[in-house]
Amino acid sequence: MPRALVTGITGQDGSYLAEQLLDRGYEVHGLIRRSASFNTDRIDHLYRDPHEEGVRLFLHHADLSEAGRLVKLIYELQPDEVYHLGAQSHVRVSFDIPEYTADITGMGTIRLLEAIRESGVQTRYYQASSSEMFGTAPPPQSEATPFHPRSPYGCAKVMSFWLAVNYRESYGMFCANGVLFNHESPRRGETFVTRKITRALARVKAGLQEHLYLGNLDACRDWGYAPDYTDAMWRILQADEPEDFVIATGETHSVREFLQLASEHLELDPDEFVRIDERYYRPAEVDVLLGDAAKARAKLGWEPTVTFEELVRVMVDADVKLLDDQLSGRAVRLSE
Ligand code: NAP
Ligand code: G4F
Repeated sequence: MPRALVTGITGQDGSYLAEQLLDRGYEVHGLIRRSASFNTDRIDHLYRDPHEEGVRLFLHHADLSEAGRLVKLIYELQPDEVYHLGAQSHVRVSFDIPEYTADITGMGTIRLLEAIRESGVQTRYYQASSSEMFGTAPPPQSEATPFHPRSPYGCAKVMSFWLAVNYRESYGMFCANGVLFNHESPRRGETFVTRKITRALARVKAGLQEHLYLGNLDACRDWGYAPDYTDAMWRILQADEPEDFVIATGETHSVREFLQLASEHLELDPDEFVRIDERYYRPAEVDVLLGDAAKARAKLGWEPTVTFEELVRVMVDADVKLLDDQLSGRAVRLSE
């Protein structure tokens, strides 16, 4: 049974990847951070008591700031594949906590790569690289496009990208980068713009929220569906040789378009409730991301399966349902 180690398993991508790896017959080990409140919502449906028979998902407390723990886990688990998804992944927040972002999103990668190298474990390593690294580079962006990051997060990801390349070239390790463009889902973190919009629309529709405050509506992103992108991660590690791949839909849309389409789906008029708050502007913006995933199509047979319009509908419907469930859950509890 192949064994995978996933950092960031509690995040959007980690949860879909864990699901897919379990479906593919893997034993999956995930790193989780100690938290005062439960932080495993996205993987609770996968988790089973380790005392039961046939359990294939195991969680281990660790933090990307602690090298010793990473060495110990890599040495003990001897994974066949390592998917490094853990990061401080919020671009706007990275301007507020640049040093922490560099430490976790950048240095965390060195700690993990060193843990693999020092322990001598033969493993395939996936690095969660980002289209944010392209920054101001004109679209379309491909594997040949030079990086020009526009945020501390983007800079930390550039460092991690080159570390993966460097460990491949220096030590012959199987290290591969997936340069993924934005990907979303009902499990997307609530403060990224797509989910912030769909969650707010459900609340506006239900009469629970009056206004939605947003920043730059003109930014354009190449938005895909997260499970397609976690499938690409796995394909990248199954290739004969470690290589770097851009993963994207090849379409770009503005935040305004996302907002408009999502609102129309609920028969709402965004002009009535959307307000601009400059707090959400970034000191430096990435204006247009549009990926060219021709290499992934040709070499990995990868294709996106969900259109932009479908993605918007799936996310809106999921947030409407989630709110309904929460409201009816509250009613049940109140009546008890
Ligand atoms: P996410 O939802 O923000 O998940 C990030 C994960 O990292 C969470 O499990 C989080 O744990 C964990 N983490 C954060 N700080 C940590 C620390 N100090 N030690 C250990 N774990 C830590 O991100 P995502 O959207 O799933 O993205 C996965 C990866 O792909 C990230 O590296 C992201 O930067 C990158 N990426 C994402 C996209 C995208 O559009 N989603 C595009 C390109 C690249 P908690 O749950 O405890 O916070
Ligand atoms: O949803 P966002 O916060 O995603 P962003 O900055 O593109 O970063 C995401 O994608 C990257 C891949 O390119 C990942 F590496 C990264 O980890 C993360 O997953 O913002 C998208 C756009 C930006 O241009 C932002 O300025 O939406 C604009 N925006 C407008 N109003 C807003 C808001 N973004 C947020 N988060 N909140 C707003 O109110």
